Amino acid sequence: MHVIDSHTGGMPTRVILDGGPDLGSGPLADQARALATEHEAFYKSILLEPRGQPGMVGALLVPAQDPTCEIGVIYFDADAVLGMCGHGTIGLGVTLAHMGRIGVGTHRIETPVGVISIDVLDANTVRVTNVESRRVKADVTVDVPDYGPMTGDLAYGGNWFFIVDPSPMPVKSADIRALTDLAIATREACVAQGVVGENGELVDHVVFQGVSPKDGVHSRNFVLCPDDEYDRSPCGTGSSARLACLAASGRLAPGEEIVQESVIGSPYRLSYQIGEAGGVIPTIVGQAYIMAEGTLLFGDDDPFKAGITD
Ligand code: PYC
Repeated sequence: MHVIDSHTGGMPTRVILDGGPDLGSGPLADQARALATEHEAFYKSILLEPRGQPGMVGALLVPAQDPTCEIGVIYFDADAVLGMCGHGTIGLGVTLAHMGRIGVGTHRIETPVGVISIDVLDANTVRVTNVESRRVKADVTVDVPDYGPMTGDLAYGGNWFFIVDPSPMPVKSADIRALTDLAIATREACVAQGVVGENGELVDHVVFQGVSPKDGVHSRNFVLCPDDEYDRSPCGTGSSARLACLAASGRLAPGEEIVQESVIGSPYRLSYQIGEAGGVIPTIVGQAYIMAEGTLLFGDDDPFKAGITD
């Protein structure tokens, strides 16, 4: 299996070029469901240690079903198949440009949650125009065991987010362990207390919005992903959901640009336009760097062929 690894603001993406399972030729949402339900061991083996690394997201390339798109992609982390992935899309754009498959300019990409587009601005910089994002419920309070009540917004940005603003604790890299523990407890509280999307979708990510000490940086976030790892980048789908919340509460005008950074200080430039369904069409600009090109081998006699699963 040939792969190319990149990182976007420190968050790794592994693009899988061949060797994936047969997911059929139906809609990408059905193919993503098949990956999640029938090929769990396959996708985990690619990202779990020892072949993968904590936080890494996989990008499985599939033929686009929509003829206006150049390529299809299904993203996953070590725990779940994702609807969309912003940092992964920046990594994918840089990877495809590195391979000579696309050049500077605009390219349409199909994902399980809809068509997105990317503008490759240079060898490392990609602008992502994401699916329409929306705030679904404002000021939802959950009771987090051992912590107390926590109030946040439920929002969609290609994945499902519970966004707490302001963060209950400072968003700084020295506190990543404590932020992670509190975010896991918050996600569990959301699930247990029925904080779900319109069609029962579970919250899969939690965001704590903090402040940055840097001039010109609007905010700094901590994002918990489904695999219980934190996003080293400011999370493209989380930033999309956050833009929807800022728009819904009148705190950011269409076209206005802000810089948001991750808990480790990597930045995205963010803005939005109004969407057709009343949400926002987010635009995210970030940078990715190629780290490695390789061939993954899964020996039959390798006791950790499936990854370290316990
Ligand atoms: O950038 O959207 C994102 C993302 C989702 C999970 C990890 N990164």
